[in-house]
Amino acid sequence: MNSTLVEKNLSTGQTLQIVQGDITVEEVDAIVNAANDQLQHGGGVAWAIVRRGGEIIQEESDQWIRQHGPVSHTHPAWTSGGALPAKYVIHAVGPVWGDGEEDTKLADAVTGSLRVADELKCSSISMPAISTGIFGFPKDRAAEIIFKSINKYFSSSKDSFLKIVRIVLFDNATIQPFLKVWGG
Ligand code: AR6
Repeated sequence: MNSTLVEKNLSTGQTLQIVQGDITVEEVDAIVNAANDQLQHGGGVAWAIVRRGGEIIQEESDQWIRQHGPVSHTHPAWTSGGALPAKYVIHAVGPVWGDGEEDTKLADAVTGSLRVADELKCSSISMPAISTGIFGFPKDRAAEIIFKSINKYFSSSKDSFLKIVRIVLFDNATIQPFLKVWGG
């Protein structure tokens, strides 16, 4: 079972939580996937999401690519959650470390995910540590950017539907830097 490690109330009204566990079991309106721009969910959290949610998520992703082309950092794709408890999967594409302008691209992926969740009228969302696995983004730096991007999004989106944002972290090596940046 996933456990909440830290909870913060933002001045804009949302509750922000750092959670230890597996994002695929989250009972929220939407979970965010750390995807690549072709939505080929072959490894990391993407693979775990398709394994639990079913091939329908890969099929809907392929359909998205046929219709819209590769997914940008700013405009995440979305599919159903298949057999997952979450209704939707928002497929955000973070930067590959070393590609340039990584900070901006990560901020864009986070902000884009929140915007799509709002477009889908979600009140709760769970997000992994985008780019910090296979894509190699330094974890402490990602923690700061993700935190700032969430704050900034809600400061400029006063009519957001979102009430709960959960950052779901899988391993200790990721949890420690996030706790350091986000405070205990
Ligand atoms: N729940 C929550 N977090 C998880 C889970 C899980 N079940 N499994 C892994 N993580 P990654 P990226 C963490 O590599 O760096 C894929 O092949 C993991 O420990 O999944 O953005 C995609 O298709 C790490 O902290 O995503 C792309 O090609 C975080 O999720 C590429 O990897 C992100 O790690 C994307 O790489």
